[in-house]
Amino acid sequence: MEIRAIQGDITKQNDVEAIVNAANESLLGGGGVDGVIHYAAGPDLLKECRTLGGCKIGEAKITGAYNLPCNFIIHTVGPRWHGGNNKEGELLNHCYKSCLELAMQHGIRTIAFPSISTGAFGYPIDQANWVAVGAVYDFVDNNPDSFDLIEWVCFDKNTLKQYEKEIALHKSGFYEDVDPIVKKEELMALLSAYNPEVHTNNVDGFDELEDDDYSIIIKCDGDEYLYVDYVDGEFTLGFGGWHTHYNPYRKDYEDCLRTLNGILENRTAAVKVMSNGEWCGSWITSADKCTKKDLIIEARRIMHRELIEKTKRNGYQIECSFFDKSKNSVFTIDLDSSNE
Ligand code: AR6
Repeated sequence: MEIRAIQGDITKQNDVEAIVNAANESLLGGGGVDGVIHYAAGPDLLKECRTLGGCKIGEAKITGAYNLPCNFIIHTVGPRWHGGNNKEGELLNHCYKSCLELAMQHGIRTIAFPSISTGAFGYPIDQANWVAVGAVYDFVDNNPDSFDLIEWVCFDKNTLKQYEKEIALHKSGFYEDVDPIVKKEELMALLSAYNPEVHTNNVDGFDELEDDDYSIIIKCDGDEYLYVDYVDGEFTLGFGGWHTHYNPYRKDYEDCLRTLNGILENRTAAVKVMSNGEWCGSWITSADKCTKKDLIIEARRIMHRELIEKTKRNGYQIECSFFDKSKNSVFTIDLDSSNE
């Protein structure tokens, strides 16, 4: 079973049994890939399409392929892009699902898709790619051994790159789900030497947490603490005024662990910029980049312009927090409090 993206003209594909057409609700032809398919298949395709009674957005209908080298054409109607809050993702996902279901019913094992909706219908390619590739992988997960080849035939290089990127992410396991309960045990084992406090909805004051949610906190000196939690369906790692979120996918979770280990082993420090007692920005950096010169360069790269102007007017402190294993605490280097 292969899932891939190639560059080419979908009407010239001779290694698939079916190609998909990105049509409109009338199914009576149009521009873009629809026009090219009708032209290459010949007028008998339009005759058959006239008998189909159109097609709704997200659904699919099948015809013969006439003069094309494949056996079938599956016509689907993608959503028009209206900004992204009008069920575009759901509908695009449904297009792929409908096409694959229909193909399976006809015993089709090799199929080529165009980049549905990303031409005349205006769906941004960097949004359509993950919806499309995700829909195909979901379908294949639910219907193993149903296809030998599913491919996107992309007309241009950029479209090809976008599908290739998403397919590579799926192949690398990026979207494999991790089980937050199993990961809780793993995190607890990693942090057990540092007196972690664990909050769940069984703990007073944390009733708002969902059943599987948890927050593992290691108190350090002062206000600073290191924490990792699983709340609202994502992991969050926080330290020294900095925090970031990670999706519960394998690749993302591994990034989270890598950063957490970097903090525990003092290879990674959290940086916080304060001006007049007000927080202006936080990030993490490698321990050997905690020099005044490097931090000022980073601050200018990362911080919002307005905040940089403010720090210029009011002076600022850049604090670097390191996790200190021996003391189970944070120490802070106050680097600068002058107008630079
Ligand atoms: N082979 C592969 N891909 C192609 C080809 C080809 N020969 N020709 C164009 N593309 P679009 P949509 C790519 O506009 O956004 C029609 O008028 C193109 O570069 O064909 O779903 C229908 O009748 C783009 O990446 O489809 C509908 O009214 C992708 O195919 C409307 O357009 C899709 O672009 C559907 O719009």
